[in-house]
Amino acid sequence: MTQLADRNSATATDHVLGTEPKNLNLFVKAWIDECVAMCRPDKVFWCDGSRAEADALLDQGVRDGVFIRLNPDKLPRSYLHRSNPNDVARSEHLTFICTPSQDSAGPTNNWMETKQAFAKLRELFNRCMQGRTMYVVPFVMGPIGSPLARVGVELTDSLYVAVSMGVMTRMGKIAWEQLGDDDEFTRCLHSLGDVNPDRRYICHFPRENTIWSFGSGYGGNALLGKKCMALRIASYLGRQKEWMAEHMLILGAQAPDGEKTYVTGAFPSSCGKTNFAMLIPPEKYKKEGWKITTVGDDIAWMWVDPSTGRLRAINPEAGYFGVVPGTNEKSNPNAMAIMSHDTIYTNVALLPDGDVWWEGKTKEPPAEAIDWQGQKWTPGFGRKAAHPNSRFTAPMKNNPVLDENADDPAGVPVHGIIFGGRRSKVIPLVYQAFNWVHGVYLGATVGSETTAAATGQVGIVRRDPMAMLPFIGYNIRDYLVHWFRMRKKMTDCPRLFHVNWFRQDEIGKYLWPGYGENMRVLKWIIDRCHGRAYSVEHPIGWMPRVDQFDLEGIDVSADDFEKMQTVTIDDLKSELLSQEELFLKMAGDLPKEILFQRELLIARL
Ligand code: GTP
Ligand code: SPV
Ligand code: MN
Repeated sequence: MTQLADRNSATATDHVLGTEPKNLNLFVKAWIDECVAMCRPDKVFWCDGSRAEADALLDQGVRDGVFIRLNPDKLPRSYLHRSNPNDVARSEHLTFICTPSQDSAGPTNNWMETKQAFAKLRELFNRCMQGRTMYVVPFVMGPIGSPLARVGVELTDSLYVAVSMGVMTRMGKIAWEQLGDDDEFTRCLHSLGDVNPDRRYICHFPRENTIWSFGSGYGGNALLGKKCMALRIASYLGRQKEWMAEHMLILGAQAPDGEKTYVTGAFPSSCGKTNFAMLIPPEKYKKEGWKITTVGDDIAWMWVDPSTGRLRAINPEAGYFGVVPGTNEKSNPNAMAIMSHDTIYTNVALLPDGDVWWEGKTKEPPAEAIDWQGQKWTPGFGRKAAHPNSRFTAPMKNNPVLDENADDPAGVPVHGIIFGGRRSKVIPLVYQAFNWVHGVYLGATVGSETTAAATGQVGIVRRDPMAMLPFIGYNIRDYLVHWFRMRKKMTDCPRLFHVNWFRQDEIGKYLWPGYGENMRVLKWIIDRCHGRAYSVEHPIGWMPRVDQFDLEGIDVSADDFEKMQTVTIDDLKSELLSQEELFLKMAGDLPKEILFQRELLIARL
């Protein structure tokens, strides 16, 4: 278990694991003292982010039953974690934005008044860590030295959370260095409590730069740097400071002539960001010399570079918390490589030889396994071996196609922004917005069928503006206005697109092969970003011309393609009516640009 590789330089020789760092920031100290007095942990363990520490914590986790060590010959330094079966996805109905007045949270967020929320949660946190260890996890979101990089400190009584934060963020000593004597860090307090959904609250206090999360150990509810800080809190800060925190992948595409294009993509949870961010081009494109590289797979922070007037992006994370089911050597070989070592699996099935399995990993299921709940499983049982929202946690340095600028504090330029949703009907494979304002309207009206990433019914179409519905930390009205305003800071803006990988035929078969073949769609998008490739004007936007869209080498005919791109006027009318669901919620608060775009669309029909 000794692999004293990279991470930070702190080792057992210059520092005793778990002890308080020297010259601790006084604001941090005062806040932790308060939290300790409230939660009363038996012990406080200060994380330094070293490899030695990670190994020690993993060993501790194995002894405590938090982790099962997997077969080191098949999956070196990898572990399985099983969560409480009532705690397997984000709990949107238990997630709150806490502000003095409800208007700051808006019509799409659950809201609690600040003082009431603190009072309610204080009762829950009171003495909740008795008999437990509190881990102090300092972390940086963003490449070190980036103008947008931000420090957070998470206090948690979950060993799984502490270890996972070490994978997902730039964690440890480096965060204390970045913070210095400053008071500007996100105060993240987390306890598993008794993992009872009736006593589960994920509360955000944007004005206090604070997050209190109680009663869940699940990723998005508990790894507070991710959705809670890097989206809800950051979106609030970004609006004030004129930058953007978005639920987006970032990828680089290098053409055979060396031209590099970066695009970001906002697809709702479990709708293909990770897969798209690391896609492997079809043979033909590889031979021509195309290369796709990953900057990020879930979150993008973007700002306008004042010297060029162009949008740039960083990935605030340092690891992936990816969906496992459906991932295999054919659909996503890069993800398979990423999770082949130094990976924490959550809620997958365990095989007798210490390997793991999930639905879609292999064509033939294994003869037997231990399912995600720890029960004996055989294929005849009629239930899933892995949870549909089972995940892998792995560092981004495991990625064989990590972009050379993924760690660059200056970020990457953004040439295109792609919105997308999971739609079995109506919505075409790809089209382009007429301009920024129209593109923001497309983003604001994204619809998607709900998935297993959040608890609740799966497969219902809901509006998910910019894939941010559950992640906007303030009023959606102000969020949309912020999108429109950002345009004014740019001299030249990215091109905006909409895609749908999930359209189906009458018998429920996907019309588009997806995954690596999405390269063909990306190629058209890249050409459009650079002002190439003819298109056809359609009421909803620019569409590719079928004779110019590359279908060579796949089992999709020109007729099939036309079918995928077809939107009938009747379909559009029902789509417009279904958008009203969101617009009615926003009532008198709809930005006028949205209203005008809707009217223009109706006029084009
Ligand atoms: P979050 O981590 O929840 O934000 O999800 P994500 O947007 O990163 O989605 P991910 O790439 O993990 O894909 C989610 C599911 O969609 C997986 O089961 C994939 O196999 C499936 N999927 C991804 N891309 C495609 C595609 O192009 N076509 C089809 N049919 N399925 C896809
Ligand atoms: C999502 O649900 O969009 C995820 C997983 O990326 S979580 O971090 O749990 O939110
Ligand atoms: Mn996500």
